[in-house]
Amino acid sequence: MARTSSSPRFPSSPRTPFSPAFWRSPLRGPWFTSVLGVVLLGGITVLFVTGLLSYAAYNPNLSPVNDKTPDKGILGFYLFAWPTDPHWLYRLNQGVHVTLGITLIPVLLAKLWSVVPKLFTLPPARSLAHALERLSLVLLVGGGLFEFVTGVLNVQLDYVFPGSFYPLHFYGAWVFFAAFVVHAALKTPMALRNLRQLREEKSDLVSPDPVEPTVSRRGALGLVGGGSLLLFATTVGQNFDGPLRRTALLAPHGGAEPGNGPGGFQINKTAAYAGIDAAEASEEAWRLVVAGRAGTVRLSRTDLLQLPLHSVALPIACVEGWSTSDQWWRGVRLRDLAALVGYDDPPDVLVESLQRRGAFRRAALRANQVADPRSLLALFVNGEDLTPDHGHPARVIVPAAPGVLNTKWVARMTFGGDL
Ligand SMILES: Nc1nc2c(c(=O)[nH]1)N[C@H]1C(S)=C(S)[C@@H](COP(=O)(O)O)O[C@H]1N2
Ligand SMILES: [Mo]
Repeated sequence: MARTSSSPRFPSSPRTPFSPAFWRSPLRGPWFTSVLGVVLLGGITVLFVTGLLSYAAYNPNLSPVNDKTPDKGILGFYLFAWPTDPHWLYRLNQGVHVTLGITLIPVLLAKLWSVVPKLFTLPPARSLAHALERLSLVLLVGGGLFEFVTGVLNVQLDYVFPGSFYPLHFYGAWVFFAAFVVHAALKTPMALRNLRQLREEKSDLVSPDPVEPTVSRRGALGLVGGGSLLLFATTVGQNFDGPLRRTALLAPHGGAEPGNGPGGFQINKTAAYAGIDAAEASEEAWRLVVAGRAGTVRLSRTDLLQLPLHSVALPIACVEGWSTSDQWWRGVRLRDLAALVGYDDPPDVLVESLQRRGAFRRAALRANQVADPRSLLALFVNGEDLTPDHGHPARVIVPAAPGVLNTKWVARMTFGGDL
């Protein structure tokens, strides 16, 4: 039977969003909202933990050069020296963070849609407790949307926020998660009860005047899950090589496309983009400056080739969520360079590149990273000289670290001292 916009049961109800009868979808109800809520409870907790770990992986306490969120204050309470094992640690962490975040977008949107009538509840606050609860929802919904939007923008467009993505996403995460914990504590018991009960209980989520369903609640959930699955399938490939990478249709700049050079793995910033002067980076002109307590040495690429060379298989894993499989790097151990300037027990190091401007032209590495025998100043990759875009004449490669710590076009390494 076709329904008119005003049904007999609600003859005179003004159909504004503030009247419950305005919301007529037969899908809304406690079961539907609870399923989505429980999925988000698990998913967002994983996003929060992997996000905090990703921040720790930058070693923000080591040097202001690494810290993209100065004034983090007590929010940095948990930071620790990021380990170098297992060597795929950051690859896994960030792959999960970005892939899961993108996969949860349909669930988040469906969850917000399922409770949107509550936004218009009148009176706006029945009591002080109710007012506080609604205020926490502002932080929850605002914070959640903010985290998803800033995350997606960073993954897709990268540098829309020059240098300021990190503080925004970091502080946003704490505000959002604080509101999320309160919300989960208040609602989880009820959500679990709703999932166990087969009968629909009375709830202000249920439309008092629903239209005829065109899809069942399970069907609608299937659509949401299908959307998530589609996003997952078109994103996850950016963490793998070969044909799988080409399935990453949603991955931006280089995430889905192989880069040039040996092994054809991605390039984040080309030498041209970074403004690397080819003459300065040429083998004739370039000298690596290594400084430490025993003085300063200047090494040409030929000098470096006289030092013991070692090979390791390590990935590059970017904060943006793409990663390469293990590539074969060959070069001089960082700890051997430390020894050249007076440290048998390697200290921290500040690595600076030829690049003059840009956020990633320098990075500090912690002593445990310098000491790892797999940490190299690489001269070769996959059996060939580094290409200019991969950091020729020399670049850093460190196990388990975020890509940003693997400085390309290295010009100077300062061991010990102020970073
Ligand atoms: N000098 C310099 N080094 C840099 C960067 C940069 O912009 N400049 N980008 C970093 C980032 S964010 C990543 S993910 C890796 C990418 O390395 P690749 O381009 O060889 O894949 O290089 C790192 N090293
Ligand atoms: Mo990166």
